[in-house]
Amino acid sequence: MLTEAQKTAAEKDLQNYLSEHYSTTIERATDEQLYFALAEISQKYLFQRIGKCNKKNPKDRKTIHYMSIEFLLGRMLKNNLWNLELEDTYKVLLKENNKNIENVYNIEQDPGLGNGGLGRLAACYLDSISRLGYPGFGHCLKYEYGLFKQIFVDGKQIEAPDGWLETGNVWLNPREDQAVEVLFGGTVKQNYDNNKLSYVIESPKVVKAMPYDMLISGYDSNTVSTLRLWEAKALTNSFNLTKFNNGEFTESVREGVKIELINKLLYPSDKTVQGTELRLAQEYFLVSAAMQNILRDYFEDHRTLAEFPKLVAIHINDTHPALLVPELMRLLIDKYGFGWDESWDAVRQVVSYTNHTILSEALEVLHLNEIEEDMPRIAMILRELDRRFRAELAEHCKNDFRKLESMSIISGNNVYMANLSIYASHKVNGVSKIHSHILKTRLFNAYAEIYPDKFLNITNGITHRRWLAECNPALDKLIVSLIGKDYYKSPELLKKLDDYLDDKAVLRKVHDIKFENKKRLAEYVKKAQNIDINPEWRFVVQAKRIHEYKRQLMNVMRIIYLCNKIRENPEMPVTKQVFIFAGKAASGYAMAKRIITLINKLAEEISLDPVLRDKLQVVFLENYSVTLAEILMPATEVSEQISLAGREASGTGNMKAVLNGSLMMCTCDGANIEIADECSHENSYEFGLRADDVDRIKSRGYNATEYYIASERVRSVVDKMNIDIGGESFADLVGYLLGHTDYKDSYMCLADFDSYIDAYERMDKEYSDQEYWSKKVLHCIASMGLFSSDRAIEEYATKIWKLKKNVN
Ligand code: 26Q
Repeated sequence: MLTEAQKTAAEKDLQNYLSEHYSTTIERATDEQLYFALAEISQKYLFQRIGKCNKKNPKDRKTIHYMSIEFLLGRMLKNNLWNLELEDTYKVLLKENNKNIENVYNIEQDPGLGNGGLGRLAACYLDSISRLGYPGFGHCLKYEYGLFKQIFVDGKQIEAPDGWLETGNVWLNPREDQAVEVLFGGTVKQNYDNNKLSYVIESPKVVKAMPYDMLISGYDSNTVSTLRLWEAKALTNSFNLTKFNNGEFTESVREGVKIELINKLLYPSDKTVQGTELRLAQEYFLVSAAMQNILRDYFEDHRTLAEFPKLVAIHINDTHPALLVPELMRLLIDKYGFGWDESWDAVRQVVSYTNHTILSEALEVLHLNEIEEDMPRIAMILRELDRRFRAELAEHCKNDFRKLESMSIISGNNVYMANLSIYASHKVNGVSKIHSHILKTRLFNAYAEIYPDKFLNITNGITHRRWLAECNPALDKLIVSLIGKDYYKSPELLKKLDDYLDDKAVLRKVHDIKFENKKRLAEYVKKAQNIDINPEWRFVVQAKRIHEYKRQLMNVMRIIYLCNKIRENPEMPVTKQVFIFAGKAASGYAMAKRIITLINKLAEEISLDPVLRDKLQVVFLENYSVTLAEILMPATEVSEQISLAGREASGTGNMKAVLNGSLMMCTCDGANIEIADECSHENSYEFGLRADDVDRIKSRGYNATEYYIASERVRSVVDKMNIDIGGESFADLVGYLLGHTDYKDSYMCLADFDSYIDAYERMDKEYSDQEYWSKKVLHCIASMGLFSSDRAIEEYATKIWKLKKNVN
């Protein structure tokens, strides 16, 4: 809690900043000036926190380095002010000066440095690391453009660039003192001196790696984590002066331009992860810069590796940063002069890995010839790692050569990044119980047999501060009035809300808050897309990346089914509802883009039909982002979590929706299962095949036509799609669903369809009793403490990273 004196100081800070930098006052300042002023002020306080923390704690503290090619932060200003407990102070102060702090927040462009779940998880984890007081760094690239901006033209997705640095630069603190140099290309030369073999890279391309530190605040904590964003800068001598003098201007700067492409933009995740030269350069650049940085820091105070595992933990967030394994080996051996065995011993004690997918097409494979070309010493080390790993495995695999081949790092020209990560890590975890079980028993079962202690589960979590307290102030206010603020630090205290399950006044409030949040979303939709949605209607939301396995298509089929029924019988009673979609399709993912078009066409068809539009509406929200999610989650009543069982590793949107008072329409997949376990299975609408049913059907061959023939409901929908949705035939999607085309539906939409409709009808009945519904909602919110990223980080810190907390 802030004292009066602190509040006065906060006011003085703002006045002084505005007068010193813009010669203006709070009342006269523009929203933009206020944004930059508050950004600088919040960082001043964070630097003070760092100073306090450093004073109280020894320099040598074990630190986690969370390596991730994505950190999907979302806006910073509000989050920082909230964590510093300055939000209310500045809100009131601005209001007194006729300013609205929301307008100031809206100046900030989202730093969209991530595709979806994996990147957002990394951001939630940094929040909890700061909050809980663990010494931590994130390392990522300083992308100039985050994930593309999504625009719809005639119902189709178009991609536009998403610059964020104009308003994002203010959060970046350049650290020239921490810069390093990353080497590309060149040739490896062996030297033999004093009976010792050593390697140097001759005539490499040298790229400067310049870090920019973002301060990541935690609520009521003096620990501030650092997100170190690395930028590739061509060295000043990277242009070719001879060429320039000859008038070949473009040629003269080509090298420098190529280098700076590294941090131009974030790769939009695709269903197949095709290795490209640029992606390889991004991955290597990130890990080389970070590893050099970590080692330089360590060897400032140490001569041997003895203390290394006691002071450093390095986490690989999916395989994208897994080249850090050979890079660490290279640095320890070539630069610091250690032997292979002692280096490997150290690496294996510090590295750990989280897997985020079991979809085989999403498992990363790099090409050895490309690595050879761009980082020849790394290729050498990978070959040696592979040789040694094969030797280790041979003892276990006996004569099973196929097994050995499938487990090894290199096979032909392919480098299997998951295999490399498992080999190097002392711990490997999945992100939900079912996912970790699948890893152990299927995808990685061969390893689990040999190294049973390596594998564990840590179910994902989200920061309940950003995803409830900050984004849903009305619900937060109610919760605080009932159980106090302690839940910010101890999310398990949400359980106390169960005391109010029979309190009709509280249930009424839960309902009214949802309505207010729906109105807020409706205002946003009106402003952003000029569409009117009625907050009196039920809001059914599916917000996530567009991917076949997440089955947005099955959701659309359900809506088409409803339309058919209403057309047949316009008098039938239906719950009036808005089906809201949000999410981006990877630019090269044709099927996902086609599904977007279908949704938009269906939206149009319904809006033009006088009978349908009285009962149903479909809206696709453009350009889904963290900021949009912060408006959408509080307004969600039914959250669609309908992936084919066994395919969604965890999901975290499910947690955000339920924490904000929605119920799930869901399959038994990922964290849905654990959420339903916690909230009681009566409070979610579960349907569909279980993961082992899916396996059984798949092994005998999924025959979509069987379901088409057997179900009248399936037929009515598929036939309608074939003829016309919004003036267009979607016969291509029908062929896909029925398995008539080369490219078929592997996610069995037709197999789960009937059960989906049944669950939906079950839900409809329960929804009509508002008090009963609110009671379910409140019990679910009360049960969500477990899904806080604070709990997840405590598990990582104790079971994997072995960290100690700072003294606050
Ligand atoms: C890889 C190589 C080249 C280009 C792109 C990629 C790439 C980028 C991002 C591959 C995958 C991703 C993202 C994966 C992801 O977000 N997975 C999600 O992770 C969440 C956090 O654990 C889970 O909750 C989701 O279930 C999972 O889908």
